[in-house]
Amino acid sequence: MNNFDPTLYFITDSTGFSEEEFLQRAEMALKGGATLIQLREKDKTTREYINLAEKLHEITKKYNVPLIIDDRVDVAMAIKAECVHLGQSDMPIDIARKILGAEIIIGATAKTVSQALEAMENGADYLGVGAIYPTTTKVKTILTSVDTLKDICKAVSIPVNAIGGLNINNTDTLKGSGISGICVVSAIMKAENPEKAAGELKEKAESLIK
Ligand code: TZP
Ligand code: MG
Repeated sequence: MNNFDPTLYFITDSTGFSEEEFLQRAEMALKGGATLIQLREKDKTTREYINLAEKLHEITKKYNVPLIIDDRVDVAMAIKAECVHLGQSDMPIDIARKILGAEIIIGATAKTVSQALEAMENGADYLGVGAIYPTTTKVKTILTSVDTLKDICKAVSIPVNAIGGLNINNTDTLKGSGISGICVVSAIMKAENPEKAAGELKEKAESLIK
């Protein structure tokens, strides 16, 4: 896919927003420069997930930014999403690859070098590694050190993004780590101005991956 650019990977959280506010914020993030957007929904029914994904997909297409569906291979298929992200307890990457075919981008979560290598061998196209810092986003995770992040970047030949508690003020430690970009939820989702926040984070992310 020629528009896959992991520099600023924005992950959504619709908690507390009306659908209209949520979609507006997502669009502002895209306007500000988010290069990827992941729809992450943990409490929606399948039908609600598909419905929101379709609406978000209409917006992401206008910006030529790939839409990543979190966890759900069926939802990704249903809306013809460009990507799906699978965690350690979601469908195994190799099975998802068989179902979804060669074209779709599949991302995986990895917290250790062995998980990273296994995901890559099973056909993952990129990795999300973290949580680097404690996060206020609802997630079951443990911390991953910057040293482990660096080891993962060295061990694999696919893009690696750092995730977890990242904001404009705490990412300098990631410089030279080998990452291809950063993933953020709150730093954009809860920003007063998501467009401005995305613009600033993109500039920061660019400085980290050089
Ligand atoms: N996986 C590891 S940390 C995290 C996920 C989904 C949440 C990151 O959210 P935030 O708000 O950027 O800390
Ligand atoms: Mg998941």
